[in-house]
Amino acid sequence: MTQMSQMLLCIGPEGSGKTLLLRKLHQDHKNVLNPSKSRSENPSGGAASAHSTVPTTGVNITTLQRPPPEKHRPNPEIIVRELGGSMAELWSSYYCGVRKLLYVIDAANMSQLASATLLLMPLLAHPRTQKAQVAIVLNKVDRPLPRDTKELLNVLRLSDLKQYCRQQITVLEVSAVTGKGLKALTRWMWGDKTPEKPQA
Ligand SMILES: Nc1nc2c(ncn2[C@@H]2O[C@H](COP(=O)(O)OP(=O)(O)OP(=O)(O)O)[C@@H](O)[C@H]2O)c(=O)[nH]1
Ligand SMILES: [Mg+2]
Repeated sequence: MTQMSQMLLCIGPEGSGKTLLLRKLHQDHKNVLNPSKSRSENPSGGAASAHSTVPTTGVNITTLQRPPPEKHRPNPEIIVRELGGSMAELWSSYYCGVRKLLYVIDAANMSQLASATLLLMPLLAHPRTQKAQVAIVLNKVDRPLPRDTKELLNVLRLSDLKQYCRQQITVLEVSAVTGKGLKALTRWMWGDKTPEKPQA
């Protein structure tokens, strides 16, 4: 890894949308780096097949690059390791040195929220994640949500968790299908400070 790259971890219960989210982020970054090429390569951006995925059984690596701040410098990059939900008992073996962590939850799946909470608690209590910044990503907000976000966060017991854990926690609502919230997520991942421009 170079000085210009940082490593992120992306975890969350099975089927919460990690793979699709990272695929979408990867495509968005490619579009920024090379707009004309990306347009010709992706004529069918909204096709149903674009949303099909297979469960991740191991580790999925996605590299996101953005243009360098100065010409002739290498592209800064973020390397994201996605760990499949089916290997939750092994997640902790990847916590060493983690500085940013995405915890992706299916906000439309009420029955998964309890297990999402049970997996989140040991993650926040783990000694190796104490210095990490954590984004709780409520994904699939394009679908009808069984409860509003505030209630979802109550079920996750987020205010309790925030009291007892040391990590800086950010909550983001996104949809990997429609792209909603992905700009804010991207800004969080890169640590961009400037406020998001209002959309025209
Ligand atoms: N409606 C909707 N469906 C989504 C969204 N994100 C993912 N999906 C669908 O959810 C299913 C599971 O998505 P994945 O990305 O494979 O989930 P995952 O978290 O990577 O799952 P594991 O690798 O098994 O842990 C797929 O059918 C996706 O198309 C979203 O934002 N909205
Ligand atoms: Mg996956």
